[in-house]
Amino acid sequence: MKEDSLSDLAGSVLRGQAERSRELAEAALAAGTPPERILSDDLIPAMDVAGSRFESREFFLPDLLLSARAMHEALFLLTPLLAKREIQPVGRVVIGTVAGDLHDIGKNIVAAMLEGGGFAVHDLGYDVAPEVFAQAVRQHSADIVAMSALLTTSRPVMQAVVTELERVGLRDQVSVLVGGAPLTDASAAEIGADGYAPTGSSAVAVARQMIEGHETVPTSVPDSAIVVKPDHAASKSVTQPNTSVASRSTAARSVAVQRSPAAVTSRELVKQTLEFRKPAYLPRQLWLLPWAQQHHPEEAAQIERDFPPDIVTVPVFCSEPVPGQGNAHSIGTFVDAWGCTFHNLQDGIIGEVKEPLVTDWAGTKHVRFPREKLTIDKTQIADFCRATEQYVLAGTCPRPFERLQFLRGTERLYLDLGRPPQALRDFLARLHAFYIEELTVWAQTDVDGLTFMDDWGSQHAVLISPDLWRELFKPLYAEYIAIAHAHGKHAFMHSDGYITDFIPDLIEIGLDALNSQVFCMDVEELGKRFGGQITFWGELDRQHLLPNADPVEIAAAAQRLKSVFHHDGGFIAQCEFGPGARPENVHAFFAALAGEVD
Ligand code: B1M
Repeated sequence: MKEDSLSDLAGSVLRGQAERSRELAEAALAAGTPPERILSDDLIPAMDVAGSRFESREFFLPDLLLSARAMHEALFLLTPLLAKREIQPVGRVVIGTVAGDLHDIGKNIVAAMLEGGGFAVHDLGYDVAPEVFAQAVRQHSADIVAMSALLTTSRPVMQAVVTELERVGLRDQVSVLVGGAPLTDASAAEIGADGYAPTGSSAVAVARQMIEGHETVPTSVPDSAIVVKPDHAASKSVTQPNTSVASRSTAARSVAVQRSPAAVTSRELVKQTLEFRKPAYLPRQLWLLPWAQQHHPEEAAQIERDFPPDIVTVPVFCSEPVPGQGNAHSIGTFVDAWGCTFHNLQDGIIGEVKEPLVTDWAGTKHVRFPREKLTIDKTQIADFCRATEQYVLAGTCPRPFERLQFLRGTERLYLDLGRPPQALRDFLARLHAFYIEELTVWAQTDVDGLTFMDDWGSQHAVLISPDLWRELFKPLYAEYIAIAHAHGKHAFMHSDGYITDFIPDLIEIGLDALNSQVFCMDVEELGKRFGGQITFWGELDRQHLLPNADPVEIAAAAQRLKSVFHHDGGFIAQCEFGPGARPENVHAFFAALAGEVD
């Protein structure tokens, strides 16, 4: 639907004009338009269009969240009137992100799309326990329980919700809809869900079908949005984890692959790789999350023994103690050097700021920049670098976008970025000045490379528009890279999610190595377009392959990465051992890439 064929109210929702949307809804009500007409003729079409634009990447998260907020402004007026007139919603949904998982942006979008689709939605938030879902189903007489998860390790929790619904005798009264990056229609069937949807719009389509009780999936629903009927579920071929003794024992067996004695040092090997100077081996690096050390300590130690890393991060030696309270990787709260309080739900992984320090960009005087981080001891760092043959990365990692999120809160920041106020831009400039100072101090040490990061992708798209990214963030990264290069060092960046749109820019500003979720993108396309121009610093898919594949499949995936990205250099064998990953798969990845490169 074109914007000019929408009503004024629908158009204002689409443009994210909250106040205007409320005024137009008020005017329509005052003119006698029934609230159900406003819902069906203005709000539902507006959110339909917003959802399709988001999926076709004409809209980005800030745009969609602004539309959702504008829709809510109008809906807020309508809801009591609809109830008074006993107008029933399309259906009643309780929604939440399951226990242990705090990724709630996708869930919020799905909730907004369902509301915009005429459903009454009770949002239970994030970290929702099975009993809470069940109680809410009973309390709200829900037709649908909708669960979101972004972590592989959250899938069993979804299954626990289904079991709880069975236990309390509610399973037959409610349809179960699931979604989120680690899910597929097959895993949804395995969980015992009735339907799976990959996006907000398809969630609305599947939810409608659930209410209508259709037996088949209408053609308007994307193929991947599946209503899993019980018999359909049984006939689905579900990839079973390979638990054969052979695969389980791989990590326990020491298979250290020796490099030839003539091989250069790790430091030189990494430099050859970054500079496309025909390294004899692929350099390697394991990212070992505390989760893996807690869940698989022996296997993790074995992998580290078998495949010693070529890249290491220098420990931070500061003469002034850097403030902070608690442990970033333990359940509970952790206060970082900036004073941001993280709430953590699980041991071994990080949490998120839920009560941000910045309530208004105009009032940021109280934000304390941790200048203690500038007091690094260059002599100790020099000693460390001299004592190792490994390639040494700096012990700091500027993250301007994520720091803004931590200070302001994720969703609020996205809304701000929809129309960035001058005060936000001013604060970003101050933040950048601090990072420049910090990177410059590190650039004057003996480390080999500087790092910075920001997660810029969701599963299938970049999080903000490329134009805005180029205006606000690319220039910052360009300066970080320039500092590294001016001091004879390489620049490394990490960014999760789908970021294909930004890679040409990162190459243009001279980034040496990029760690990204290449499996969220098209691996072969990345190789064709960017191979030989930048080093791909890993990685192997942690959402599906590392937790679900077997070592043979892992070895094939590793070879695929090498053949796509290695062009006389340009590929580092890096993978992350984090939540849900199987140790034998991490081992198999390094084993597959340990020999001499042809
Ligand atoms: Co996290 N994170 N994260 N993270 N994070 C992922 C999910 C990850 C894929 C990145 C990666 O690989 N490195 C990875 C999971 C890997 C795995 O499971 N094996 C990951 C990890 C590992 C982690 C931590 C463990 C990190 C650590 O400790 N080192 C940690 C876990 C904390 C916890 O949950 N307990 C963590 C933390 C965080 C932040 C707090 C920093 C932040 C979350 C902010 C928030 O949500 N409040 C965050 C972010 C931002 C991401 C990425 C970069 C982006 C997620 C996002 O916001 N997408 C993500 C990378 C990626 O996605 N590839 C990543 C935007 C959103 C609109 O999309 O959520 O996909 P999405 O929702 C979509 C669809 O999925 C679908 O529709 C939505 C709209 O289109 N959908 C449904 C979602 N729910 C649905 C329900 C439905 C139907 C459709 O029906 C009910």
